[in-house]
Formats: sequence, C-alpha cells, structure tokens
Amino acid sequence: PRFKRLLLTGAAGNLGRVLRPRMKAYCDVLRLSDLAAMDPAGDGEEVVQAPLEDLAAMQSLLKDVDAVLHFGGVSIEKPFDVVLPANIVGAYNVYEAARQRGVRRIIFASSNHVTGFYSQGETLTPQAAPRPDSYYGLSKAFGEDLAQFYFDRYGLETVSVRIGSSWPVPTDRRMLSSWLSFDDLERLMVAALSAPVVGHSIIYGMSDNRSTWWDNSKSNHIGFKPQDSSEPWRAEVEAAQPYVDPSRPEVRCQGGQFVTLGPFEKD
Ligand code: 15L
Repeated sequence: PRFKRLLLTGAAGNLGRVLRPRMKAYCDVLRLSDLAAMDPAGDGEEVVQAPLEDLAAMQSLLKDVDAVLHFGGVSIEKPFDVVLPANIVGAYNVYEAARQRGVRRIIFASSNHVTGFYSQGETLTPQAAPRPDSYYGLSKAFGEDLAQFYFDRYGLETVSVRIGSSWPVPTDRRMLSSWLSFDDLERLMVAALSAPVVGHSIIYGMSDNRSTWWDNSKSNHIGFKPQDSSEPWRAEVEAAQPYVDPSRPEVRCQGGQFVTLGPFEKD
C-alpha cells in the first residue's frame, strides 16, 4: 500500500523507534508524534511533540492523515493515575480527533495483557472474554472497546493488535510463545493497513512460534503471514532458565510478571 500521510504515535517508544524507519516505505509523509523528544524530521517525515491527553493538539495532529498507527501511551504497568490520562483519555482523544478529521483506519497497539490472566495452558481466540492483568491491560481493553464503538457508530475501522513480546530476540521461556519479531511486526502493520475490509478486528501479534497460546485463524482476513519463529532460540532460553516453578502466578498466567504487579501505595 502507498499512503499519502501515515501518523505514528509513540514514535519515541520501543516499537515506535522500530517502526519509524520501516513505515517510511509505505507513505509519502510519515508524521511522528510523542510526548518525549524525537530525532529531528528526516526526508519525508514530520515530527510533532504533543501529549495524547491534549484534545486540541490531537485535532491538529490528525489533520490530513490517511491512517494511524497508535503506539502512544504507557507501555508497562503503572499506577492508575498515570495510565488514565495517557492510555484512556489519550485513546479517546486520538479516536475523536480521527473521527472529526475523517481518518479511515487506525491500527491500535493493544496488548496480550488484555487477556493476561488466562493460563498458559489455554489457547485463546481474539473473541475470548478479556481478563486484563493490570491497569495497563485494562486500558488496552478500553481501547479495544473504544475502537469497536467508533466502528459501530461512525464506521472508523480499527485493527487492534494484541502484541505479545516484540523485542529483538526472545529472552525467556514465556517469550518462546509470545515473541513477535520486528520483521513480523512490520508485516503485521502492512497487512492491517492494506486489508480491504477490517471493521474492528482483533489479532494477536505473534511470530510463527512452535508453542503458542493464541489462535489467529479467525483473523485470516487481515492477511498476516508471520515468517519468523522463536524456535532457533529455544535451546539457549531453556538452558538459561532450566526450571520455572509452575505454581507461581507469573509462570502460570499468560501475562507473566504483569499479573503480580501492584498494589501501588497512595500517599
Ligand atoms: C507489553 O504490553 C509491554 O508493552 C512490553 O513491554 C512487554 O512486556 C510485553 O507486553 C510482554 O508481555 O512481553
């Protein structure tokens, strides 16, 4: 696909920095946004530093944008008062501004932590009821509901990608199942942007791993074909982590450590 202008929020984040050089190939102009400072705009780039919780800023940010990769917000567990403005108010602002500006599609960086309290022995389709494992996971569940509402009410399409663990290589046993390589992340973004009809679709973001907890077969219409696998790292990972105690919640649950975080003490 070739877009006139794509917007990437969270451009200074872990995955934003991975996607920045990769998404340029699919658009004339890549608009990049984050709360934090970013590298200056290169050829075919626009850089706009703006907080997601500022609706007016989002209204100008979404102007003349064909599609959005919404990767902004907090990406790990934090106290609720930190998650709320960035991920909940922020997601609302992005959707509302997108509706006002006539944007056609959003790719929402959701997370496996929407269903983190399911056990690792279960295989989930994206249609399984959410079991968020954190305030962070709850905020991503909110984002998916928001996406559903904006599609049903206004026809604004979304692919919610429940990203597993997108890091350079898998580094623990959990990631043998949850890993999404950067090349597969790019393939998934391109598929989600170019599928002819998505409505609001949910897909787990994972590579073609041999062990998995997620079944994407209901999301075939997105056309995502992962090419990588965690398997080449299995021996190394298992040797480094020879025993994990299966009674521990972080070992038992799909969300790993996230299921054990908090409560956060208030002053
Ligand atoms: C996430 O949602 C986080 O953003 C990321 O830092 C990883 O921890 C990932 O989940 C994971 O579950 O491995």
